[in-house]
Amino acid sequence: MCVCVCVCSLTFHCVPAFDVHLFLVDKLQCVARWFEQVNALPVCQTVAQRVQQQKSLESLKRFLQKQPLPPARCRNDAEREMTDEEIQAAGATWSRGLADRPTPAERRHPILPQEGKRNVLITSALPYVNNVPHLGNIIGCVLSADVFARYGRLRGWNALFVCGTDEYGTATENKAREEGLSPQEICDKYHAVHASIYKWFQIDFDHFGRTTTEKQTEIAQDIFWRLYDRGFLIPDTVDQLHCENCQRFLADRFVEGICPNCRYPEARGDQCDKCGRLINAVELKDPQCKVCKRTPVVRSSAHLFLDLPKLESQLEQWLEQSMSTGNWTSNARHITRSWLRDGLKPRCITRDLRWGTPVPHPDFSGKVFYVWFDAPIGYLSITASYTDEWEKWWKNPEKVELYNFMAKDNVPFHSVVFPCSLLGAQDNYTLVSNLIATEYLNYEDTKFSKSRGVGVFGDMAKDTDIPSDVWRFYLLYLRPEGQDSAFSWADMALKNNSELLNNLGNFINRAGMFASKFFEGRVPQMELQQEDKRLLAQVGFELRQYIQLLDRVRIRDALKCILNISRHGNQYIQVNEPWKKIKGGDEDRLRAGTVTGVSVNVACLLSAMLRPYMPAVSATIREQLCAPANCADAMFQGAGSFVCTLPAGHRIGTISPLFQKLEAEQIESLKRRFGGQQVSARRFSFLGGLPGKKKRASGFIYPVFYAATRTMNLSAASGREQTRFA
Ligand SMILES: *[C@@H]1O[C@H](CO)[C@@H](O)[C@H](O)[C@H]1NC(C)=O
Ligand SMILES: *[C@@H]1O[C@H](CO)[C@@H](O)[C@H](O)[C@H]1NC(C)=O
Ligand SMILES: *[C@@H]1O[C@H](CO)[C@@H](O)[C@H](O)[C@H]1NC(C)=O
Ligand SMILES: CC(=O)N[C@H]1CO[C@H](CO)[C@@H](O)[C@@H]1O
Ligand SMILES: CC(=O)N[C@H]1CO[C@H](CO)[C@@H](O)[C@@H]1O
Repeated sequence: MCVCVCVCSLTFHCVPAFDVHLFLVDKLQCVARWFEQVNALPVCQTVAQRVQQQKSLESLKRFLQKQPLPPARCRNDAEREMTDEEIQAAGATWSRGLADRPTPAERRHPILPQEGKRNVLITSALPYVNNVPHLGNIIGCVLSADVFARYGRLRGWNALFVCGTDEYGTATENKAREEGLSPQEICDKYHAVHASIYKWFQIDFDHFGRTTTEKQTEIAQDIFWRLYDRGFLIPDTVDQLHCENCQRFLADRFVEGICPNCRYPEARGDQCDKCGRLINAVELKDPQCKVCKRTPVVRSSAHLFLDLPKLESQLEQWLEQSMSTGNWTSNARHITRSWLRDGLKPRCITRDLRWGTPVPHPDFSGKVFYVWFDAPIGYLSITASYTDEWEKWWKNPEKVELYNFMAKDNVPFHSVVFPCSLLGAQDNYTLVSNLIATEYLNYEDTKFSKSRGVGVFGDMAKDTDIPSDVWRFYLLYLRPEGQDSAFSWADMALKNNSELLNNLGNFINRAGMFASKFFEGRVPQMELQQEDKRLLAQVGFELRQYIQLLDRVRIRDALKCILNISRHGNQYIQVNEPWKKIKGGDEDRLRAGTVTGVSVNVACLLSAMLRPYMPAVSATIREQLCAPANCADAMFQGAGSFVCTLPAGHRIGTISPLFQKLEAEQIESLKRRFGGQQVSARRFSFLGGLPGKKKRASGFIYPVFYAATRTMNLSAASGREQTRFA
């Protein structure tokens, strides 16, 4: 008890008091009071202090992150008994079947807003071009947005999903120098790297563009002049470091020196990697030009500032409306409110650099836009590169719902700064109505390194034998939704692939095999009994949960509903034992047929629900079952309804396992081969995909996933390095 109380008390210490109160005040005041009392006990104080002194807080936090997440809503509710009415209703829904639903239309480009449709514009934070994206970046931005876009298309929304590489800025210039290429060549090279990684991850953009285009210049300069003409840009002079030798101002990454805060000797001009503090380059001690190593001098330079205070009340008005009607994740709400609470200050939008969108004002010639001003305009210009009618999306606030996906470090630039640019420009822009921000994905027990470039990268994932769908599954299963999560090879990957493979793959394979082996590849005659209808009710319930959750962009939680359906399905098969009943009398054979028919229909539903998450697996299931093209469409209408899409007599295709078993001895030998790799070795192995020698007694193949453990640093924050509106 005492230990438990102390742990609780520590947890209390770790969670900002603000949140605890927010959470407890309404419902659980007595618990809150109890917490406070317990917290004041000397023994708890002592323990808390000891832990904090020993800097164990981080490890406690990581420990807590590894604990199972609080049950998602669909879990709790799933356990409840279905009422008779629900069971009967499920039976009635089921027998409606596909009716004569039209086959959904092909996607035709360019996609433009349509009258009478739900027009959904989806963006993913623009990855910074000159790094290879890492897993944190993939889950935080492009993959999350992709799942939502795919889901929206299944729901029959008119969705457009755009993204592209963010290409301007000092880091590109530096990289160009390092690699002996021009900045444009660097961009071309890395844009292709990004595109191929996302293609491998099956990110289905409607358009994947880039920011170094004429459209970008045109639109950014237009917004600039509108802000300027309306008096929202104010000039000021700024002290900056200037390298006389290189004849350039040294912003951000062009200069290094001693951190004024922690005295770390290699602090950059914008931030210290050691203590994380943001730095103004002129504060650095002993600054050095990164290129020629000479000491720069301080020079003042004229710049333009976006007058955020002047736009503040307009911003707040809009925010209130957007947050009350749209789906903003709670971190996005908190971060935005705390920015506003601290008061807005004018922000410099220009830079003394070469590689950027030129500032068109003659008094500021030779300067470019600072990236945080420029990059979000990329969403507009990338859409403009996709279609000349881009304004139908971006200047249509009443008919278009805009969803922005990002990691939480990008929130202020999407909720405060960029909206201010657009509000000030007064051109009827579409502003964000749903801001979806992830927390961070951490890696094992190692804290990620922000700028050292260590971690798991997109191209590594590609080089493993792990199928892209399985990567997607992991990342989405771990999606840091509502709280940080931790990626770990040994633990999470292994555990949760058994969830994926043992539970999901096994159910779908069994259902198909029964139909194929016992009923000549046809869906048998079904006579539903109460028990079957109860399954229909449970499955229908999970489907509606899934839709409710995904409508609110709760991607990880909705995935749990899929897994729960196949758990229900496995249980149903286990209890009804069709492989025994098929050998019995007429009545038993009819039972076997009904169970098989219901199961293949559940498998068909699962293929539809998996489509946003694991597109290739979903397509394979559809193919094996010869599922009609309109089945997903039918089941995803409205609140969702589980109908019979594969009626008796429907012919299915060839069933083969979705995932294959690997024998223990093979695993062991491969583990020995790969397990001892050190950090430097960029190799690990997925041992799936090899055919198993022995099959299980039941004749169904249990798949196994294995990834060799190794020590590696996963750069955790999705946005931090890869997208940098900051
Ligand atoms: C979120 O989205 C759902 C579904 O689109 C909608 O019903 C709901 O009103 C939205 N807003 C909030 C605050 O949940
Ligand atoms: C802004 O666009 C909407 C269409 O979404 C249009 O109905 C409205 O008239 C426009 N408002 C202005 C001020 O142009
Ligand atoms: C991971 O990165 C951290 C921070 O840069 C470093 O201290 C640690 O030694 C690294 N771990 C490994 C195994 O490389
Ligand atoms: C996550 C999970 O397993 N949730 C529920 C899914 O449904 C089963 C019943 O088969 C419940 O026991 C689980 O709690
Ligand atoms: C965190 C979590 O839910 N892990 C699950 C991964 O899969 C295994 C095996 O199915 C589950 O037991 C774990 O709970």
